[in-house]
Amino acid sequence: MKFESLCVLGLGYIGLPTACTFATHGVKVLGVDVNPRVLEVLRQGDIHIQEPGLRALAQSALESGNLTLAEQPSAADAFLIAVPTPIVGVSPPRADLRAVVAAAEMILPHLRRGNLVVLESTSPPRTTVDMVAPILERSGLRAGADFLLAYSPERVLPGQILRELVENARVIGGVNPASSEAGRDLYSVFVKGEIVLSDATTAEMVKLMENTYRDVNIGIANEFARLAEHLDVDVWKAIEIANLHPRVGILRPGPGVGGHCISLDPWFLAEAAPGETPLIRAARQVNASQPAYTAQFIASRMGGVRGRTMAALGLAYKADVDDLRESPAVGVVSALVQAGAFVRTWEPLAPEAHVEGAETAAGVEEALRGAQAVVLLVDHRELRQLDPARAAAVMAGRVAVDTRGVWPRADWEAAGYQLSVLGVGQTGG
Ligand code: SAJ
Repeated sequence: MKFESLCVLGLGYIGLPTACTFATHGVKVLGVDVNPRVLEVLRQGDIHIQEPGLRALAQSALESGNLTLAEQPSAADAFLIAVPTPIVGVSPPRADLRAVVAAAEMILPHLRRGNLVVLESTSPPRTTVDMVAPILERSGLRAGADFLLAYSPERVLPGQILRELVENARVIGGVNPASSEAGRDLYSVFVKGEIVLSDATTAEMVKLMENTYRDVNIGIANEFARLAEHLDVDVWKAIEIANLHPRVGILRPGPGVGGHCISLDPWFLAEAAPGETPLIRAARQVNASQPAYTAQFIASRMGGVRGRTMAALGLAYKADVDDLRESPAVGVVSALVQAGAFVRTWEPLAPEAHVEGAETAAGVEEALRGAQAVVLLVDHRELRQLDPARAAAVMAGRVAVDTRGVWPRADWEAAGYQLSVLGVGQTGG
């Protein structure tokens, strides 16, 4: 089956790169977003999100004429839904699917026999079958018979989206085999990775299992770090050795798990069967409490933080991205502020980023100037490479805390610092 025209609903972190990639591979794409600002920025030749290579790709997609923009969908061979599915509420947190419902309802008047509709948004299992299909069937057409419907999750890593979009394996789960096959025909326009066909609910579950697996794995790394501090062990060395085992792959401890995926997706599974998911919930609790734990670790290594001036380096949710969503670094800074510290933050990839109660420095030197302690919260390349001698030249104190296990101990100690590392006992392991 050949799809010549495609309508992509939602031009965010996934929808925009996907729309641009289809457009640069010869498909006529209508990019739809309900936020006029997103369209305006794109029309001005810019983009509203940061992702390496995306601005240039969007420009060439628009210049080729293959990508056009609108606030509403129109008739097309295929429709792709890539809208946000945030988590709402706390006890228990659950998926807010209003944007998916709205997108399906926007497609409804344009749906024609033989069309393909693909949901890409991360969604609780059964969303495609129980929620999207009934909305589209209000057209009088039947899913699987008159039109094709599938779920295909994005699995790309922020920071490497354009490459992973093309190279990663992709699962396509149709409501019936014909829908899966149609999905394969659509994505094989640019996907070089393996395309695996499955059913819609399995594909939904696969996506959630991947991110939940990672959350649980990071959770145990964080728990090992806490244990190592008690036992006076260096968790980084211990993990390195454990990972020499051919069937062990422990991830890295840190100040917690952030971003819009791994810290949220496990709740989509927990919500599906609350009584059957104790492990998923426990891991979530460990990771969600890690920023507070990290702030306490910093306070204990500094002998208290009240009234102390400190530089907090990095606010993004992980290294080398400018994204602050659900960032544990922000949680650590807030906890330090609440404990009475004067915190100056510096986020090199989002210099304007501000945490309530903290001061936003204009540069790394300004953050460090006069500080009694420096804390590394995100292992951005330029922060990993911070020269301790340069820091010492402007700081008042010689306390350094590394929550990512990346600063070279010898260099910091040579510059006169007392370096504490998350997951390392008092004596340095
Ligand atoms: N983190 C650790 N220790 C680690 C690895 C990560 O503390 O060893 C932290 C990071 O600092 C960050 C968080 O976990 O705060 C998540 O970062 P990440 O790089 O693990 O994942 P994301 O959220 O950027 O992207 C994930 C990816 N999923 C998997 O690797 C299984 C990506 O492929 C998905 O497409 C994405 O979620 C998504 O959109 O679901």
